[in-house]
Amino acid sequence: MIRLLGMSSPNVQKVHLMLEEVGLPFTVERIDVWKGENFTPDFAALNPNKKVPVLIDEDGPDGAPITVFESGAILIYLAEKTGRFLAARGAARYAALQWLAVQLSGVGPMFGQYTHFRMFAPPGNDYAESRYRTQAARVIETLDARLGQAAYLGGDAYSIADIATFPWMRNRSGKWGGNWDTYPNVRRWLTAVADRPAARRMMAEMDRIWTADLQSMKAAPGVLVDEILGRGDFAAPPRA
Ligand SMILES: N[C@@H](CCC(=O)N[C@@H](CS)C(=O)NCC(=O)O)C(=O)O
Repeated sequence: MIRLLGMSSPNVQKVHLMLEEVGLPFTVERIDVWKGENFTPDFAALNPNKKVPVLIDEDGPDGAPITVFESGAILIYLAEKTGRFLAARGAARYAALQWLAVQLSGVGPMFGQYTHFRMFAPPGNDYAESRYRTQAARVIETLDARLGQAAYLGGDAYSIADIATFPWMRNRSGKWGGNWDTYPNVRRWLTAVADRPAARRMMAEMDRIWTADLQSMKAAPGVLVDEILGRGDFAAPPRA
């Protein structure tokens, strides 16, 4: 059995989508980061970076249990375990991996930082907000151009690059200097992925977990929110 430890965030959604796609039996265990459950010693023993998702596979390589953290590593692990959604060799493998890398290094961090400065930072961050909006728009333009050349990010075949990118893109419209009218190739691809039965199942389950996450977020003590958001010198109450 496979255990997915996570919440409703996009980095967890991509692993959930992959598990739905490959059809392996799995359970979902909600880690309530808004209660600090990711900072416990037990969780840190699974992921020293204290973030979700974490995947535990009782039937890992050579039949031994394995724990994998970092969503990109988990997707590669599951692809290689099942032989699905990542070519074993050749140009198609590297096409998928390079677009996976664009998601991991570009889409996730730029969208994440933009959201942070727009929603959670104190006033006076116009430069940071503008920079991350610009960076997010740039990577969306890059994806749109790619999807104008190929059906999927890795080429003709749906792959872990699409699985990683879909959850981040599905939440977004018109917030980074454009909307999907401006990015018709992204819109076509989003519709195609969202229509997959696995994506429908993932979104239904994640919408359910989102309700619980939202309630916890509203109830979270300020000191914990500061720690999760990494507010540093801007933590409340202000330092003397
Ligand atoms: N690079 C990591 C990012 C994981 C990540 O940022 N997880 C967030 C939720 S999406 C988290 O655990 N946040 C809680 C915290 O940072 O304390 C991955 O792709 O797995």
